[in-house]
Amino acid sequence: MRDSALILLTLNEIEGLRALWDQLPIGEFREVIGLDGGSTDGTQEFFKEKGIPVVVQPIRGRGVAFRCAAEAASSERLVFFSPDGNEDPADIVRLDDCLIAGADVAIARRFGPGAVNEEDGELLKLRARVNDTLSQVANRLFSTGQPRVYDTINGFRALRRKALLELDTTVKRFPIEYQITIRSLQRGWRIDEVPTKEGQRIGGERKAASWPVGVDHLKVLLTELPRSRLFA
Ligand SMILES: Nc1nc2c(ncn2[C@@H]2O[C@H](COP(=O)(O)OP(=O)(O)OP(=O)(O)O)[C@@H](O)[C@H]2O)c(=O)[nH]1
Ligand SMILES: [Mg+2]
Repeated sequence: MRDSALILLTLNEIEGLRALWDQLPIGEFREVIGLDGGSTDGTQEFFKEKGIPVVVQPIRGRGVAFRCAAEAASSERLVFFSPDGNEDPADIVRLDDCLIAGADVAIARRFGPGAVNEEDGELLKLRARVNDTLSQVANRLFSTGQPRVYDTINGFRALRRKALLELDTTVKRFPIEYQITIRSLQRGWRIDEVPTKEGQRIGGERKAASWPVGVDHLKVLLTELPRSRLFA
């Protein structure tokens, strides 16, 4: 049994949750928490049926969810998984293994050698290029000499509870992951990545509209800029 917490991040993901449930390594984790953004589609009831404690956020947003998880969990290692079909359940234990091996943060990367990204079609390829650019900029501005981080914004990741609290994050919505990666780079922390295969969404609806979320990432970049190498 792993002395870690598996955090399932959901906002109306009943279809994905049902489809993926049997692939999740529930029994391997000492602690499993359904961290819910206020689902009304039966997601919360599903967790309860399975005997999984549910934490419902006071306000929506993935950033809020990360901070609620750090408060609610008692384990020192946290693995965040979103059961919407994009993330491969087989990587859950791999991410935890990176932390066990000494990483401060572990990210499932959709880019770089051996990785597969779901983005197909012109608009989605553009989205992949934007993601890649955001990562290159983050490495250039904030790295303190760590190996390149290919996927600075992916939500499928693990980190130490203490590290998450220490980062003192402020982002409320989607770009929380970008802020976490930037602040971890800037502190010189060890960031491991495991190549992943991103799958297609299973049912439900996307909550991250591309353009507004893209702009939100740029805002995070601007907020963090004073801590960058440009001002060192
Ligand atoms: N707890 C919590 N989870 C959220 C919140 N917003 C989104 N999520 C979950 O975060 C995951 C990622 O959101 P998506 O809408 O799939 O974003 P995305 O992966 O960029 O978009 P797709 O490519 O369409 O899947 C999903 O499992 C959502 O249910 C929130 O406010 N709170
Ligand atoms: Mg998704």
